[in-house]
Amino acid sequence: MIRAPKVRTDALGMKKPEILGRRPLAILGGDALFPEPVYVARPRVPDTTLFGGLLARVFNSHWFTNDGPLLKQLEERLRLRLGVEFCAAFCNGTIALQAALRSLDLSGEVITTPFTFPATVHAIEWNGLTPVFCDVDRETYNLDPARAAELVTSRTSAILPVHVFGEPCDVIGIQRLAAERGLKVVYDAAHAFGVLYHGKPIGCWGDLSILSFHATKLFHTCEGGAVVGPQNAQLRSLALLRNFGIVDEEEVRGVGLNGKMSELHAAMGLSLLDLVGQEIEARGRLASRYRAGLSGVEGLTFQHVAAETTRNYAYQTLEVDAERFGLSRDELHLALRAENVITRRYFYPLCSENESYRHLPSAQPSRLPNAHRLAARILCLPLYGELMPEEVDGIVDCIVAIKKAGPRVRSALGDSRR
Ligand code: T4K
Repeated sequence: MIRAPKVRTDALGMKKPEILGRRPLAILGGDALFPEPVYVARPRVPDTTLFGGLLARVFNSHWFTNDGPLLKQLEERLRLRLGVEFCAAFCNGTIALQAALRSLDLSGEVITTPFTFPATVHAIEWNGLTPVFCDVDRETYNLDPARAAELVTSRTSAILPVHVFGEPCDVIGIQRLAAERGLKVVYDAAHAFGVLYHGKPIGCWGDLSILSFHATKLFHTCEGGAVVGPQNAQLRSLALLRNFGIVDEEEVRGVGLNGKMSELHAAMGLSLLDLVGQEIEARGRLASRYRAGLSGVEGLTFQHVAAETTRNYAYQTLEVDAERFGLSRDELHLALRAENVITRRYFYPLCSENESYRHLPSAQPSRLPNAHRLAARILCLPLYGELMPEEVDGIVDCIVAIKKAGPRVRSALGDSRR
């Protein structure tokens, strides 16, 4: 039996409606665990007085975009918060990544991971470069530098690894490979806001890193992103790229785009930045609860987190071994959905399976065994500061109950699909 919650305050101390008590699993005909959908992410909202005050400043100044004062303030505060040499804010993480690659004047091939959001690979393609897919490590889910070394050719100009779910890549191995073969390194750090590795800010590894400030992210500006780095050599070029290449009233240099962040988005960021520490702590407590509840369950494992990582708890993933758990990842996903627990199968399908990329020799499934294995096994569970500890307990108990009822769940799913 799954216990009903006794306390009704969330991890940030806010009152929440009571979740439903326990009953048969929804997939077996019971009521759903939650009356409303519990999504994988829920954006943090700012203090309305603080946000309203910033909006009033924007309205009074009649200055809405194009390097406004709030944007400059946000960039400087992010630079300090993230411990990087520079921070150039963009309208979203995808455009930030496109501009980062462009600023390095790359050509030919860029080695990347297929186990990522489509934006990573699209940014390579939009730059007229060829993505080369490299398999990932089974435990960390990140690009494996030993395999990347085998993929370097005379046409390779860069590596674009992703710190997937916020866990740092083998940055030391990647640095060594890049130095040996004369390659640039751009990290997709969309998930890694505020992460440290060996005590060093994640944005200080490689030539450049990009962040996403999408609403579903740990820190957000509704839509937004940034390029950060350990040296500001690319700053001028990035500033031009995000503003059409306009140098002044008389000169346009290069093929720029419109990648600017508006003052309204910067206001959102300024309103939320001070809450990030609290959000990370709340998520950390909830993540420990998931881990304590699920780590003994046969067939379930977690992403390996290095001892050197200072985490941000951007995502809570779970790896499902169908044979040992008794149900596949997809079956668990559907059984939880019936409970109004809306998990996500990031990152399925792999980018290498996308119709735009599957013709590439490096996209052949036989070359990407670990990535394919993960794409069939990983589930992202709800994780955000406003989630109640009791809601996490409810989800944990539900997963255990689904496992116990495995054969009945499977046949109920079969019936519902017919
Ligand atoms: N690189 C990597 C590795 C990335 O993961 C991403 C983005 C990027 C680059 C590109 O960065 P951006 O250009 O986006 O800045 C979501 C996000 O839209 C996307 O930013 C993110 N990665 C990706 C992992 O997740 P979807 O298609 O799963 O979003 P969606 O709309 O299904 O939202 C997920 C859940 O969040 C929903 O079930 C409900 C909840 N939600 C969503 C929104 C938008 C809310 O509660 N409120 C909201 O406003 O991509």
